[in-house]
Amino acid sequence: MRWYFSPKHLLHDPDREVRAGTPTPGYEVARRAEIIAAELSRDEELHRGEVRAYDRRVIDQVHDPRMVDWLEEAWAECRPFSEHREIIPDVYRHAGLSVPGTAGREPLQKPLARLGFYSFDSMTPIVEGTYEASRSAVDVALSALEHALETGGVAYGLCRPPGHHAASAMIGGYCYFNNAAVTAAEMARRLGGPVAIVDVDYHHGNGTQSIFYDRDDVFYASLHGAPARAFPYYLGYRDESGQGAGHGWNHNVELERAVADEEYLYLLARVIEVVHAKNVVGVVISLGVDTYMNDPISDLALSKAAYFPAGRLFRELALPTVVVQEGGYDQVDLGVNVRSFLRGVGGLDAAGPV
Ligand code: Q9C
Ligand code: ZN
Repeated sequence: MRWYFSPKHLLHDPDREVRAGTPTPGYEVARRAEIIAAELSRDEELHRGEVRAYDRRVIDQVHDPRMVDWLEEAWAECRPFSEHREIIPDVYRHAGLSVPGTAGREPLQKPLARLGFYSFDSMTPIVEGTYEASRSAVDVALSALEHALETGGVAYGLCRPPGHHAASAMIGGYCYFNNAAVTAAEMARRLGGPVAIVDVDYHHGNGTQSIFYDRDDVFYASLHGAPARAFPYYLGYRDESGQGAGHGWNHNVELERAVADEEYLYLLARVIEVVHAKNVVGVVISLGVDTYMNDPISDLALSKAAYFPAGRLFRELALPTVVVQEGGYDQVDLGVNVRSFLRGVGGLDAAGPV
C-alpha cells in the first residue's frame, strides 16, 4: 500500500488555541503528523508515494470559492489586529444574526468580522502558513486518490491539517479544507458513480455531512461520540438522514462514552453493511484515532488491538479506497494505531515488520 505525506504541513504551526476563553497550547500540533510519518516509515510494506500539486478548481467543487479566496488572504489582512502569531475570531456569525435571505452577507471591509463569518470556534487559529499547509493536505489526499483509482486498491493520505469539520464556507474543529469531501466528490466524478465516506473519527464530521446533505453521489456515514456531550455538539444526531435527493444518504451512529473494542467493531461492521447496500463504487475513510482510550480530548475506550480489525472490516467492500487522516491526539500511540488500521485495510498481516 502507498501513503502520501507533505512536509508543507509544518507551515501550519499555531502556538495556541482558545478553550473556554483561555489560550492553551493546542492539541492539533505538527508533531502529530511527524509521529505518524515516522511510524509508517519503519514499515517496509508501506511505500511512500510522490505528492502532486492539484489545481484549486478541485477544491472549488466542494468549497465556496469566496471562502477559498478569503483563507488565502485571512492571515495577512487580520495580522494588524492580533498581538500573537495566530488570528483567532472573537465574533461569530451565529444563526441568530440573520433573517431569511441575508446569511450570505460577507463583511468585506472588516477583517475580523470576515474571520468570524467563516469560523465556528476559537480552536481553529490561522497562522501565516495555514493556507499553504491546507492546500498541501488536499494535494496529499488527491495524490492518494490518484493511486487508488489507478490500482483499484487502497492508499493513505497523511493529511494535516485535518478536514471533516470544515463545510463549504466554514472552518472549525482544527479544519480548513475538507480533504475527505474534496476527495470523495472528485472520486465520484471520476468513477461516474456514487461513493461513500465512512468517518471513524471520534467527532462527528459536521462539515462533510453538510457538504453532501442534499446529494446522492456521496453517502456519508459516521460513528462518533454523541453530540449531546461531544464536539461539535450541534450536528451528528441519528435522525439527520439527508434531504431532497440526499434523503437516506446520511447515516449517523451516536456512541455513548467508554464504548470499547467489541461493541465498536460490531457497530462499524453494521455501518459497512449499510455502505454495501448503497452499491457505491468507491470509499473514502475519514480516519481519526481519537477513539483511542488514552486520547486526551475524547472519551471512548478503544484499545490498540481495535485498529487492525477495524481496518480489515473495509476489505469486505473490495472497492478503491482512500484513507485520509483526521484527528487523534495521544502522541504516544498515535502512530502505531494508524499503522495498525492501515495494515488492516491494506490486507497485510497484523504484526508486520518492526
Ligand atoms: N473539550 C478533529 O478531531 N475541541 N477535531 C473539543 C473538547 C475541538 C477535533 C473540546 C475538537 C476538534 C479533527
Ligand atoms: Zn476528532
